[in-house]
Amino acid sequence: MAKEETQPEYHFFKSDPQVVKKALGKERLVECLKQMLLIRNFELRGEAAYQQGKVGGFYHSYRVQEAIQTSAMAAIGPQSWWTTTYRCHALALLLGEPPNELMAELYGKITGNALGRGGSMHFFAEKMLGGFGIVGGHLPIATGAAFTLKYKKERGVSICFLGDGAVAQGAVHEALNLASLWDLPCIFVIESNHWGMGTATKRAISAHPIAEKKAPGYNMKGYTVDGMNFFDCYALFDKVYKEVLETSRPVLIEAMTDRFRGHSISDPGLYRSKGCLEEVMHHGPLKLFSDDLKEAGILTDDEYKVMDKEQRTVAMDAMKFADESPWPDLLSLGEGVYVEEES
Ligand SMILES: Cc1ncc(C[n+]2csc(CCOP(=O)(O)OP(=O)(O)O)c2C)c(N)n1
Ligand SMILES: [Mg+2]
Repeated sequence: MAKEETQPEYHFFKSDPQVVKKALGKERLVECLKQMLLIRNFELRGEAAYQQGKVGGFYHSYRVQEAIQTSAMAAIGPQSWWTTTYRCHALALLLGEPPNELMAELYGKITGNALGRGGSMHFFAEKMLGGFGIVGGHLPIATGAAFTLKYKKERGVSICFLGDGAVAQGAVHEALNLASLWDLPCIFVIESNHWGMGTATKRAISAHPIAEKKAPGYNMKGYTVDGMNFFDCYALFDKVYKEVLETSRPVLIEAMTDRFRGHSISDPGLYRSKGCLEEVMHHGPLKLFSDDLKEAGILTDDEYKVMDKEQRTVAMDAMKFADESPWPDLLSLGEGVYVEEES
């Protein structure tokens, strides 16, 4: 029997932006916008550096998805365990890693955040368990972090970001099953940008909305949220974080977002029309968030421009730092790769 083509019905979690504004206050809202601008500018310069041949390997930009991890960090805080995919630049920035060292890591320089060993997909931060190149391979790690918290009777959560394409992977479902079975304090966030490389996820994933449909099968709560909307994301992360701390029950969230570009910088994304991309660019999270703050009288247009310029300077300075940094000594390249036995 032919499969019926029906439009999935999404039930978006909605916030009251006034409540979020009051809870966060002017200073923190502006700080969040500044972080989003840092991510955007860092990615733009990093991509430019890649195109100039200064960055090797792959480059997966987090552009357009900024509101999701920024709001999650604001709601949950850097003391939690954080795990993500190869699209990991924003998370390291949000966890406070210096842009200079992150840019130098992209360049493969010795001053890099992982001594130039990891590159774009493997940034380091104390509470960050990856940067993972294997699609879906990091969910068991995040689930393990949640298990550790529970086992050691520590208060906290493990928060894990994955792509919508990753939902087809077996490890994802094993992790969700165990997290539910063992009451582990884990928040799984699908960053649903509609694509897994060049394959539309509506052609690859059996049920949509993903979290709303899949979560009940694991006896956990599932939510859909507009990943372009900082206020909705913050309100949901804040609510879910408090609930998970209280109940130790895992949660699955699908944050609807998009991509401005192809999967990685070397993908020209020819399978999408220009018109469709322009549409996305006009509804990006930075525009939505900054317009709202301007309307609320929290920020003027000039102040926004100054903030953007400042973050551009941070990213340009980081490029200069990376450019001028030395390469690792070739003989040292094996160091820090394998665990060294104690003598
Ligand atoms: C196990 C595994 N299979 C295939 C790949 C190749 N691959 C890299 S990214 C990707 C698509 C993942 O899409 P999604 O999870 O939606 O993340 P997004 O890139 O959209 O953020 C694939 C298939 C891989 N890295 N690992
Ligand atoms: Mg995707």
